[in-house]
Amino acid sequence: MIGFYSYVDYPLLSILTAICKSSLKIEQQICYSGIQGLHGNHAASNTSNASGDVQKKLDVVANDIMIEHLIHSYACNILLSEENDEPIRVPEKCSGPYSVAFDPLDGSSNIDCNGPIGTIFSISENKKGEILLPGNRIVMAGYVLYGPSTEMVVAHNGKVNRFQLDSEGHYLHMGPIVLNGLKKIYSINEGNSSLWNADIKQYIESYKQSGYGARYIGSMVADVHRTLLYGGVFCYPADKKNPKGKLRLLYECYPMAFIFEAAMGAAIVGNISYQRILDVVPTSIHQRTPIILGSATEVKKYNPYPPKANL
Ligand code: AFP
Repeated sequence: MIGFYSYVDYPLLSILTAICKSSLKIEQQICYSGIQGLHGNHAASNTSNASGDVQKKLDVVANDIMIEHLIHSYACNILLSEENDEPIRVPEKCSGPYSVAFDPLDGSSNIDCNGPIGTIFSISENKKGEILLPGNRIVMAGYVLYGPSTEMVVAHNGKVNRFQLDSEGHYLHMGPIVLNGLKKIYSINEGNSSLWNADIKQYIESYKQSGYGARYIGSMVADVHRTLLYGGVFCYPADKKNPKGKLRLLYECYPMAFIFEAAMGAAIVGNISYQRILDVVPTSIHQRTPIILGSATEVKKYNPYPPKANL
């Protein structure tokens, strides 16, 4: 994988190397988490992270691994992690030209049942040390999926590539990804359907009427990976419980939107709007947003103003 990206500038390559190394360590911790006492919540007090989610033991372990490696990449000046309330300012002596936003272990409610989980990241150039960078400043984004096998997907320069971890600890190139899957799948937490607004009720109903099947793992990396490879649509909309959506803009939605657009797909806010996720202006590091992403054809089917008679 590192050879594959040998044309990028040295600091960017150094960050990618740090993420690869981190993922190897995180993968090892996940593999043996049950027998190493790494299941369950972190601390008896059930501490929450900045987003209000209860932290799992592995969330904390994965976060420490990522921070350690990213600081020692000597290529970043700001780190934004889901697990840290405040931005981490990299000490001057280790500082470089990039900012990295990451969710060290997404889908962590799947840890204890050995379900798929992932690490999500995006890298933006911020020589001036700015903290809140819009999605259109991202230069590279990707995720690691710890599933039946470990894979990394990286988007850079308008191209998305897929790599699989071998038994020697190397990510081997599997090929480019362009969104052309035709499987009829919609992916949403249907348990929230009574809380949905009219636009989403209508959108999902139209999929049911057109013979689409439902798939939902509850781990964004896994649900998005399937959508990228098989086709269909993934949504986490605003609803009556979460009027701003649930997923985090900086380290979940921006990176996935960047990947989907590079793969010729689309990612919009929904919520009575066709606004591109990458155009949303960030106002805080742990901000949430509704999201609809998939192939451009599926995303275009979203109608912000459904006819009332159909509901
Ligand atoms: P956890 O990290 O708490 O499991 O949350 C995962 C997640 O942020 C994202 O990966 C999923 O797509 C989404 O939440 C699932 O949320 P619901 O459980 O509300 O469907």
